[in-house]
Amino acid sequence: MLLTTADTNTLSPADVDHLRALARSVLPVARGRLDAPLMIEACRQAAAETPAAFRRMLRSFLRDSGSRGSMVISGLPVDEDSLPCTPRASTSVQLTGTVPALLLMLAAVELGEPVAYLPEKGGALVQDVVPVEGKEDFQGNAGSVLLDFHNENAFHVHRPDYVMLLCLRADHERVAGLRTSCIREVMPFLGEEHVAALSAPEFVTSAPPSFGTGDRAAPAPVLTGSPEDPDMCVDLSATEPLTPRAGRALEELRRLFDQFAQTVLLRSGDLAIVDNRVAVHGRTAFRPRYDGADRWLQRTFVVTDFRRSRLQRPGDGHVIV
Ligand SMILES: O=C(O)CCC(=O)C(=O)O
Ligand SMILES: [Fe+2]
Repeated sequence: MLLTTADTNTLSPADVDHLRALARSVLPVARGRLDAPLMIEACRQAAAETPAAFRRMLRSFLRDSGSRGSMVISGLPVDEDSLPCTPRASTSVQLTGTVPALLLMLAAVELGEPVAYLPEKGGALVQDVVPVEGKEDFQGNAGSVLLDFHNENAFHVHRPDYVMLLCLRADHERVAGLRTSCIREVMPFLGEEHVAALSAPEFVTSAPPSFGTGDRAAPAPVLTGSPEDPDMCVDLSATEPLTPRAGRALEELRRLFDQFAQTVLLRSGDLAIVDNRVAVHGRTAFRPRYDGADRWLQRTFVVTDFRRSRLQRPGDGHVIV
């Protein structure tokens, strides 16, 4: 397994204290309700006061997510010793503020707007990513077998631009790795015939099992936009090729994703941000114990163009229906 610490940014102890204080300062707003418009506005105001180094990291990633399309900011103020037990239900979400949940919200409003999808965990803006007993083989974040590479919600026209994962607690054996792979690294090694197939509308992607809706997108290409630096949209466990050449191209993509995969063992306080337009992500297998001390991430999605999804966001809220 290739482990890398490149693209990891660390904040100074003074900046960490500053961020903790800011997150705490918004806790009482709207009785802590994360989806309240007042709370989101308070986060936006607080985000303007985050340490300059934190803002700079997010801003430069927003401008250019680099050859890997992902980054980690490490050492955020997650107080591992005073965390409650890791939740055990697949429906587990954070509806009211805690310091970790507010750190996600502060980063989200700096990058764009936080969004969630109504069929997935009720549209909560901060969702728990935890292993769930009986769902070990699930191709979703409740599972603990290898999770295939995917663009998040690849089937959805308003899929997120960024996926943020904040680690509260690592797995017992410290083997669960967030895997990412970026089309920018893969592209030079894709043969012309595969690029042609991936650029044709010969792929159908279904909703992930976490949606429970069975929705399917219209046939679409995997690669769109600039041939120099394309966008990518694929889910290796939910995208079906419609032609033989599309099937061969998907297999080659799978091989290259593995070859260029970067695996990060997230530690408590690490915030991973994946640019969902150019990078896929997944996770290595691990062994949960369901003892209250299992791996626990919190996740928030971000879109940069909020207006574009307005038709599917009743009341101009942050939940896409
Ligand atoms: O567990 C992980 O590291 C990633 C899970 C995942 O793909 C997600 O929550 O979107
Ligand atoms: Fe995911």
